[in-house]
Amino acid sequence: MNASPHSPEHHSAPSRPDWVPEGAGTGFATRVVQGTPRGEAQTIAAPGSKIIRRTRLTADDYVKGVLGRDPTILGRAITLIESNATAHQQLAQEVLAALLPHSGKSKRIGITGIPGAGKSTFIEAFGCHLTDSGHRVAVLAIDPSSSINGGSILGDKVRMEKLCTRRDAFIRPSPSGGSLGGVARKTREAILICEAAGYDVVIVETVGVGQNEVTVSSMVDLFLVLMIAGAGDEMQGIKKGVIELADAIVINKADGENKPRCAAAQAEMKRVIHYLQHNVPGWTPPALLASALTGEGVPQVWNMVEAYFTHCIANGALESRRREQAVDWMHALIMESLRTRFYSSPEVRNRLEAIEHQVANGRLPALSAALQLISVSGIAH
Ligand SMILES: Nc1nc2c(ncn2[C@@H]2O[C@H](COP(=O)(O)OP(=O)(O)OP(=O)(O)O)[C@@H](O)[C@H]2O)c(=O)[nH]1
Ligand SMILES: [Mg+2]
Repeated sequence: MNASPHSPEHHSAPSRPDWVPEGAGTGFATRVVQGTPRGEAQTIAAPGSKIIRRTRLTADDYVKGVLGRDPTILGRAITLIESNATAHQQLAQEVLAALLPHSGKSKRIGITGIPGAGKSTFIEAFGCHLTDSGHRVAVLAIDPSSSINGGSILGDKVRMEKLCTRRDAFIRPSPSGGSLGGVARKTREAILICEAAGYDVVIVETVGVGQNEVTVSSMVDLFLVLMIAGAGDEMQGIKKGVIELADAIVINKADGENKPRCAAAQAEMKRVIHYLQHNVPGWTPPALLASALTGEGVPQVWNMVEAYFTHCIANGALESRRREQAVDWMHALIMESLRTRFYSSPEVRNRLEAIEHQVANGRLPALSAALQLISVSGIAH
């Protein structure tokens, strides 16, 4: 082999190294790829494609980009708020503070339902109906479990195929990883950024598995529970209190042979709702039928949403709900911050296990233990 290290042969033809065992087959071969000369880093791009360099943006760039409705900058602004790096968080707070006066003008809708209820398919049909009627729609997912099973994000990409391509739609999957609290903060901030970018309907999708619903209902104006006939009341959270959170119920998959069963489920839901206390004075949560697959009933869901907002704006319920949500959220952030500081204190870490042991064995009262730990943690000074 006499090709020089920089000759073209080194790129194209595999060569046989010297150490090949005797009698070895053709599988032993190496291909040497020429390195990039120092100082000439190249960007690899398909011929004719535009090379996008990820330059660092300033707070002003983010703010102008979001207000200018640039979807790329909007995506990057959300990535920024999702970052856990301290430097990013400072910049994110600066950007958020500047965007806050431009937020708040959307209809915030939470949609929940058990896995397979048809949330993604419904949001696709609903979102397309909205963009067809001149609205701009942002869809955010909140699903801390998706980082474990990976199912929802993949599903959403497939199920929101049409909506994905609409110029007036923006779809953002759940930030991967992290606690529900962390994902919730990021989603709340993402709502504000989407509003500043001129989306007049923001949909937050969540899988109904318990705690998620409470979290989402505390960040939206209208909480919609998507149900299916025959899945069992227990499973759909009727007894878990999810229905108490609902401002509206939609029984999905009301198509084909399933229609009569859906009508029966609708009647049953109306009976249940009748006995519940409602969140908004003067508003009885309606139970509607829809088919995300055929689109039947979807425009009626939107009409109901508009009627709800007209009602809530007129009686001041929208404003008071948002005010309460903001204050509750502040308290939640205080608790989270104190908790983090407490458990990350080196003194607490050193002593926690031993003190837990004493409490477990009845040698130290829980209250004394708690006060002792709070005192050494430094958060009380
Ligand atoms: N017949 C019928 N099928 C539907 C309808 N809506 C959704 N489906 C089907 O139900 C299945 C689940 O729909 P998805 O939209 O993925 O449900 P999802 O609630 O987003 O599910 P997860 O993301 O797993 O929680 C898919 O096979 C859909 O095609 C509907 O209105 N009618
Ligand atoms: Mg889904």
